[in-house]
Amino acid sequence: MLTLCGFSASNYYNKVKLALMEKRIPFEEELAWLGKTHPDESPLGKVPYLRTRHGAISESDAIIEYVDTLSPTAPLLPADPFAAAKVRELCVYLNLHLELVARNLYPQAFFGGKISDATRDKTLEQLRKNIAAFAKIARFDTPFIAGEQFTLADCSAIVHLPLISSATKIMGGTDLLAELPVRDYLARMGERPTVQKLNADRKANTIELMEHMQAQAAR
Ligand SMILES: N[C@@H](CCC(=O)N[C@@H](CS)C(=O)NCC(=O)O)C(=O)O
Repeated sequence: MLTLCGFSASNYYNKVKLALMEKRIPFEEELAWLGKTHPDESPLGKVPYLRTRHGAISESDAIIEYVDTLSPTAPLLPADPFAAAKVRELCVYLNLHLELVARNLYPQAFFGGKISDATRDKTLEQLRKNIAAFAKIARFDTPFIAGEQFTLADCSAIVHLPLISSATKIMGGTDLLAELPVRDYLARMGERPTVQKLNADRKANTIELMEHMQAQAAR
């Protein structure tokens, strides 16, 4: 049995959870808040990590590629090598050039912290540039983000794009994804039972996360 460790409010945790659900691979979940992760299983202390009978894997991209090899059901990469490379390219844009940059905004946008004006402005400027480039390779209406097949790139897009929209709206007054067909895409993906389950668990766990953070702050 596979055990997915972390918490359902995390977008990276949910990227892996969605891949497991789409492939209909049975798994258990183990709650691990930040600071409570297993140091050998996740050396950087990040979530998610996946415990397997061979040992643990950290880093969501490594995990979902592994998960995809476990069953031929619902492959998350196209068989054609070029098409597969284009999916991986989109994943890098989503994870590295969009989400990791937008993450600089999250402390203030979502967690009641404060970032400097310089950090905010630099982040929004970088995101404008990166989103324009992402728009050239994303294929929102095909109907999935990389084409006709649900892929690894949808696992990232479904969990990251809503956060990037909200964070840029809150911190800069404008949703920097508003000119792309992101809302329609997310609404379409939201019809999938897997995404509905993901979102329900995320909402419930976000309340738990806020309570956990308040309890930590009160110590
Ligand atoms: N590159 C990592 C990113 C995971 C990540 O940043 N997760 C967040 C929670 S959403 C986390 O663990 N943050 C704590 C930290 O970075 O120390 C992956 O793809 O798994």
